[in-house]
Amino acid sequence: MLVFATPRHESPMKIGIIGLPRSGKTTLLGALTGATCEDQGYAREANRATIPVPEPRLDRLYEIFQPKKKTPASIDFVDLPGLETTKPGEKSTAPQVLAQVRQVDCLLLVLRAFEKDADPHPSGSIDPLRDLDTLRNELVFADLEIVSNRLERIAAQVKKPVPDREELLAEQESLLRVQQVLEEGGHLRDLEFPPQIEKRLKSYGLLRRKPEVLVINLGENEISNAPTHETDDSEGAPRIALSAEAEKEIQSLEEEDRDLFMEEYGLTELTTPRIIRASYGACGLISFFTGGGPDEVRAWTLPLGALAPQAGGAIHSDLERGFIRAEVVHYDDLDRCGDIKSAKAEGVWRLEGKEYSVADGDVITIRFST
Ligand SMILES: Nc1nc2c(ncn2[C@@H]2O[C@H](COP(=O)(O)OP(=O)(O)O)[C@@H](O)[C@H]2O)c(=O)[nH]1
Ligand SMILES: [Mg+2]
Repeated sequence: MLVFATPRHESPMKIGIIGLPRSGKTTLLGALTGATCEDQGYAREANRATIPVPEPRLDRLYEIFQPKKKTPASIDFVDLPGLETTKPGEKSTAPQVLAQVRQVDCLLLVLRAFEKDADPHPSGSIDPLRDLDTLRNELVFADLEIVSNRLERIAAQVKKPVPDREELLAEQESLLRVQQVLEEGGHLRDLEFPPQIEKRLKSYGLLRRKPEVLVINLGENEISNAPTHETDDSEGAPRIALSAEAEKEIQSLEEEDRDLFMEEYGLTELTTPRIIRASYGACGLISFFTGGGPDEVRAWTLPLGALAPQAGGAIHSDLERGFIRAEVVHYDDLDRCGDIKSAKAEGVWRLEGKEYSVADGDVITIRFST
C-alpha cells in the first residue's frame, strides 16, 4: 500500500552562535545565511535565520524521480548576544541570554583571531585559546548554578515522604557526578545516564553537554592557510578556520562574481556547507531521503543509529506507529543505477524491517498500515 501522509512539522536543528562580544558572531550569521542583521553591539537580543541545508544529493534525486518539488531539510542559526568575560565564581552573563543558549542543539564557538584596531577586542588583545577557556568557563558556571540549585531542591524534597523518592535519589547521584566533572573543568558529553535520568537532565539544557564546533575567525589576509589552521583544543571539538567578514562579502555578491573573489582569497568552498557538515557530525546526525511519490523528494534528519520506524516517525507519527517495512536503496546505488527499476535489477533495492538501522544517504519509502 502506498499512502502519502501529510508530513508533520519538523522542527529544524538549532545551532547557536556564541562567543565573546565583537568576535564576529553577527558577521558569521550573515556569512552563513545571507541574513542582513543589524550589528547589535552589546545588545541582548538574538538574531535568527533559517536556511535550507545544502544537499547536492537531493538535486540528483529530483532529477531521478522528477516529482513536483524538492524540499531540503532546514537548519536554524541563532546569533546569541555576547557572553561576557567573567571572574571565577562570579556570574555575569545575563540569565535571559543563557536561557536562549540552553535551547539550541549545537554550539558554534566563535573565537576572534582577527585584528581590527577600529573595533578592538574587549580584552585588548587577540588570544583565541584564552577566549575559548573564558567561554567554556562561562558555560561551566551557568551549569554549576543549575546543578547546585537542583541539588538543594532534591535534598529538601527527599526529606519528605514523596512518591518519586527513588528517582530523586538516582537523580541526585547523577547530578553529583555532573557537578564533580564540571568542577574539574571537564565537559559532560561522554556521561551516560539511565533513560529516566537522561530525560530529566535534558530538560535542564546543560550547556557543557552540547556538542561544540569551534570557529576561528581570521583576518581576510590569513585565510589562504585556513584549512590547516590549528588550535590546540583539549576536548577535540571540530575546528573551522575562516574569515566571517570575507565570506559575508562573497555571500553578498552575484553568483557569477563569487568564483573570482573566492579565488582571490584562496577559497575553494564557502563556509556554510563545512559548518553544517561539522555540526551534523558533532551532533551525530545523518540525512535520509524520501522520494517515491509523485509530489516531492525531501531530505530529513535523524540521529545516528536511528531505526527504520524512527525514519517513519520523522515523516509522520502514523508511519512510525503503523510501520511494516521500509523499502531502502542507498543514494550511491541509486545514483549509479539511475532509477529504481535498475536498482531492483541489480539487487541493491531491498526491504528492511523494524531493526534496520538507517544509514546516511538512504532513500526510503515506508510501508505502513493505518
Ligand atoms: N577583519 C575582520 N573583521 C571582522 C571579521 N568578522 C567580524 N569582523 C569585525 O568585527 C566587529 C564585530 O563583528 P560582529 O559580527 O558585530 O561581532 P559580534 O559582537 O560577535 O556579533 C565588526 O567590526 C566586524 O566588521 C573578520 O573575519 N575579519
Ligand atoms: Mg552581534
